[in-house]
Amino acid sequence: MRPLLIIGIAYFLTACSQDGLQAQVSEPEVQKSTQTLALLDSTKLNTTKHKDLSENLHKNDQRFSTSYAAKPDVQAFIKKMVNSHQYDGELLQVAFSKIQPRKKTITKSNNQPEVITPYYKYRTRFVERSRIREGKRFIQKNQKWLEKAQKEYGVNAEIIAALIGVETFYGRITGKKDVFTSLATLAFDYPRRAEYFQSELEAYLLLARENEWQIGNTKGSYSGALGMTQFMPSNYRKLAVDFDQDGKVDLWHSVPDAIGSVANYLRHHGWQDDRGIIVMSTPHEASKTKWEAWINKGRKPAKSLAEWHAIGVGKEITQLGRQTGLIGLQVGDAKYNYWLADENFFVIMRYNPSRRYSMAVLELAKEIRL
Ligand SMILES: [Ca+2]
Repeated sequence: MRPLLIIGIAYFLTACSQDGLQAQVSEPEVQKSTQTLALLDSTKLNTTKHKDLSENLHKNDQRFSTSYAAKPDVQAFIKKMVNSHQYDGELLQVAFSKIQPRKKTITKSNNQPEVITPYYKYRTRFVERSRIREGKRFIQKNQKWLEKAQKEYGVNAEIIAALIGVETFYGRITGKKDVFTSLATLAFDYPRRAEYFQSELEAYLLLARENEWQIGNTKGSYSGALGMTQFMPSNYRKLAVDFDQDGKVDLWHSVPDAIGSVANYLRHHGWQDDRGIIVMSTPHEASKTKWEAWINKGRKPAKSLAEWHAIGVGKEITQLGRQTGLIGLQVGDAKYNYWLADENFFVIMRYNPSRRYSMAVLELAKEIRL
């Protein structure tokens, strides 16, 4: 670990302990994915084989009159898959006729804990005894792969482990929802993000064809995230890596692939291990009107230290990245703390665009460091 990171995390830890925050202990639900992956080379397209694998879809006669196949926008989507990707249109007609909207997917998407829960409550789900203990174990057990990832991608072990820890309790809870239904529901019944989820649905169908997954038999989260890393399908296609070099990318069963893929993802979005990350800072109350509007503004660092100093923020801080952002999170009933955050903090937000999420990953990373 580089000195700046240590400084950043040390400040951060001090900040948290000053608040008297206590991690609650709770045993998480442990479940195993029933996902099975095709054994063939994922880079080869074998549409005939894919069609064979879809036979079960045809055998099962259960179809819904209110299925997605009945919707005009789904028909337009199928047409696009056929025209743009030479996808098997008949297969898609059958697949969409087997599924209908899943209400819970919408409800959950509208009530994500990282959006609605205050930070001091949100963090207790992740920064708690069992997740810390298992995180240390994960690092010990996978030291060889974490070192390889640090060498090749420049992302330190604790951050990789903490991300997998927050996402899936180190690969144990990868989701058991049918991803096809999740993505179709969000693509066609969640107008706010229809465009995004239609492109993820497209990516999922391409992934299924490339990997010979049976459509409708891929398990993941209610929002369509896959494997130990909870990659969305487009990221799975673009940024997942075969880190153990066994010829296939398998984010459900290969911990090395998950480790390499998280590291590749973070590096792709600009992670640099030799930066600081975050330093607690209490802005000057007297100049609140100058800095208030900058709290949690944007998804990128907003100002240089000199610019922050000029408006009464971070005067005690002398070393942190060239550009930083002002983060404010609720750490008690009516109490907020503030931090200046370097680019790396925002890189973690590329994984999940929530400051609470990024902060929880950093806190867990600090706790599981050996
Ligand atoms: Ca592999």
